[in-house]
Amino acid sequence: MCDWRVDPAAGENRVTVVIPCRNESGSLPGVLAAMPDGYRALVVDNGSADGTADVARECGAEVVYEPEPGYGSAVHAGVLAARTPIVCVLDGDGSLDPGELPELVRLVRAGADLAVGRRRPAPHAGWPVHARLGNTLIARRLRRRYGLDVHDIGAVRVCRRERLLALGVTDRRSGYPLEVLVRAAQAGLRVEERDVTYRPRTAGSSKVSGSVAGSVRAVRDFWKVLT
Ligand SMILES: Nc1nc2c(ncn2[C@@H]2O[C@H](COP(=O)(O)OP(=O)(O)O)[C@@H](O)[C@H]2O)c(=O)[nH]1
Ligand SMILES: [Mg+2]
Repeated sequence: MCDWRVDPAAGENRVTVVIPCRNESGSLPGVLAAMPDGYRALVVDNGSADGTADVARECGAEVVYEPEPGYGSAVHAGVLAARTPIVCVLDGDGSLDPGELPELVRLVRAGADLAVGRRRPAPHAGWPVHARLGNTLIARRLRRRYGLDVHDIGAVRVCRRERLLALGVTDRRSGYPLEVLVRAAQAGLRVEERDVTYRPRTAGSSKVSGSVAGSVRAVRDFWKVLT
């Protein structure tokens, strides 16, 4: 099932990839197999009922449990547990390619404080219209009100761990990525954005933008951050 193993020779240049997961056992093997050399996956499971944690471990990833539900809660637990200076955050649903992380890591090593991916949909990406429209409007607000040169809400991000923790992000649900950007802007951090490919999730079902309930929750979370 898995052909990815930690590369012990990677040493100091290692990077942690935090992967928040709820019921992603179908997609995870593919995500973990695509991890670049020297990138160590740290899967944060909260409340999966499909063996996500076992699959993650079988594929060589470290697993952390987080009892408090929510995307932000899982990501924060992963960042706390990470031990490398640079931390990436990527979804576990197969919609994003870990092979595109090194370009964002390169930006951080070159001096950016936070590097984020702008999702560019591959054909038939299945990105719901309401989610795309919402992202576009929020990104416009981020540009106008916070002076950030971004066009997405930072679903993929790479940061120096200490700097990310120092931002003091408090949202523990879907508002987390947006709050990272807002706080980074307020702290005067250098934020850079690059295109990343966005594909349909490879298995399982959406917990956020794919359902009406998830979208309503996300809009509420976003609104709290921006007002
Ligand atoms: N640990 C954890 N992961 C979550 C939670 N909600 C979403 N995720 C993960 O966050 C990522 C993005 O969620 P997803 O369902 O793909 O949202 P969508 O892309 O808007 O459809 C996936 O890896 C999910 O498994 C949660 O409450 N806890
Ligand atoms: Mg997704």
